[in-house]
Amino acid sequence: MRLGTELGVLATLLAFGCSGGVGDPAGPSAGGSGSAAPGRLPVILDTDIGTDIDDTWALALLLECPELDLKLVVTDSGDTEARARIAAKFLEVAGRTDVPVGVGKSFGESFVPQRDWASDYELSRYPGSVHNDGVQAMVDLVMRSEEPVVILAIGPVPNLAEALQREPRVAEKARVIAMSGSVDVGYDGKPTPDPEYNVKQDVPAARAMFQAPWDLLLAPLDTCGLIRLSGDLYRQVAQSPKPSLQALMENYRLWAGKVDWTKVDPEVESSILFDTLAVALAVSHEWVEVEEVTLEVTDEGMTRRSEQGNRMRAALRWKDRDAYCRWLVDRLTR
Ligand SMILES: [Ca+2]
Repeated sequence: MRLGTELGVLATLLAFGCSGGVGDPAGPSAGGSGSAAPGRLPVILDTDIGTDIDDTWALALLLECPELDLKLVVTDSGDTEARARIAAKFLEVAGRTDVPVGVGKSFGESFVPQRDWASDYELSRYPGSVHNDGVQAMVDLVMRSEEPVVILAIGPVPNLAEALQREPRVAEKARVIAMSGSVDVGYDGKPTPDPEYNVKQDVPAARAMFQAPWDLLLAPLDTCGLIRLSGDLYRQVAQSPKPSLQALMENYRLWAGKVDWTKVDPEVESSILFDTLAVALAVSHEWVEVEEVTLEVTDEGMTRRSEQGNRMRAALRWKDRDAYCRWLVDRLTR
C-alpha cells in the first residue's frame, strides 16, 4: 500500500502514531478472541512486497503468528520476480524456508524500491519450493485443501482476478482478508474517502475480488491507515537483534532513501503499517469494530457504499489502536 505524493505532513502523521512508552503492558500475547480458530488457519499471502515497506512488516508479523499456517507467499503485480527474490531472501533470513514462494502475474507497478536488498539473491538458491506460476500454485493449494484457506491480500490483486478466472470455485473454497479500499475515511485520517492504492492500481481486479462470492473482510484505510509506531514501541523493533527484524530494518532504511511519496526517519519511527492489519485480522478482531457493508468499486478506484454493491465485512473503526500496536510489537519481538 502506497501513499500518494500529495499526502499529509509529518506533524499530522505523528498525531496518530503509537509510541507506547516505558511501563506499557505488552498487551494480549495470543490475541485469542474474535476470529481465532481452534486449529491453525491455512493462509496464503498475496503481496506486492518491495513497493511499500509495510508488506515486509506484515510478512514478519505473519511468521510470528502460531495461529496461522503460512502455506505460500505469492508476489503480486509489476516485477513479480524481483518481489519473489525479496520474499525468498527474507524467509531464508528468518529461518522459514519451509514456506513456498510463488511468482505471480506481472501487471502494473514496476517500481520496487527494495529491489537492491535482494539483487544478489537468485531464486534458484532458495532452499524451499519456488513456483514460477504463482497463480496456479495458489489455485491448486486452495482447491486441494481440506479446510478453507484464507488468502491475505495486501497488494493490488491481479493474481486473485486471474485465479478466479482460471478456477471460479476458489471463491467457494477460500476466504479473503484484504488491505483494500477506503469506506468513510481517506489517507491520513481524512474524513472523506480516497481511491485507495491497491484498488486504484488495478480496478478490474479489485472489482473481481469484491464481486466474487467468497467471504471477504476488508482492512480499509479507515483503520489500517492509522497505524504507525514511534517511541519505545518502535525502538523495541528497530533495536531487536532478531535476524528477521534486522532484515526488516535493512529494508526499511533502503526503502526510506528511495521513495518520494512519504518522508520518514527510520531512526525514529515506522512508516504507516497498513498491511499488518490484514494479517492481524486473521488472528483476532479484538482491536477494531467490524461491520457489514455493501460496497461497489468505481472506475476511479473508490470503494463506495451502494445498494447495488456487494456485501462484505470491513474493519471500520478502532476500538483500541494502542493495544493493537502493543500486540504488534509483542508479536514481532517475541
Ligand atoms: Ca502491500
